[in-house]
Amino acid sequence: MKVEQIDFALLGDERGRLTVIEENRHIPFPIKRVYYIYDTLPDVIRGCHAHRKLKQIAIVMQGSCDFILDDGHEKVSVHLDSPTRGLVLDEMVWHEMHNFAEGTVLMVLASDYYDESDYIRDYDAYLKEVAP
Ligand code: T46
Repeated sequence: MKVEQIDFALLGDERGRLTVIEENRHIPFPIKRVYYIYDTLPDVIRGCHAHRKLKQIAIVMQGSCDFILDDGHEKVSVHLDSPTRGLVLDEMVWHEMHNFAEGTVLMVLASDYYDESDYIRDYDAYLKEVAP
């Protein structure tokens, strides 16, 4: 499956680093929600669902974790460890997050408000919806 990542510019000087993310310039959808995941223990697996309509961009602000992306045909693993790189989580892609390093902060930009009915949390149900 195709993995899409977005690189954000690193604007740094002798005082430190700065990265900017602008809606519609860097992110291909209006950002309606931002959330972040932190204090996750190393052996914890998060995600394990797909979204029916939601599009998201995941950015590790600090630390690292691995995403497993699955389109119902193929699975790929993507290691995220940079605040200048965003991983596109498209609709109807099953995703899981593994191997959180201590201190990891994972920020997610989302195209819509939280809606539990948009989640498919059962893998067999996901396979039936994605490739009936
Ligand atoms: C995703 C991955 C990358 C809310 O009330 N509002 C929210 O906006 C979110 C994101 C979550 N919640 C509640 C729902 C659960 O009771 O927070 C709790 C934890 O959510 P969840 O178990 O879905 O967390 P993850 O880390 O498994 O998944 C999250 C997002 O929910 C999901 O959309 O794509 O991160």
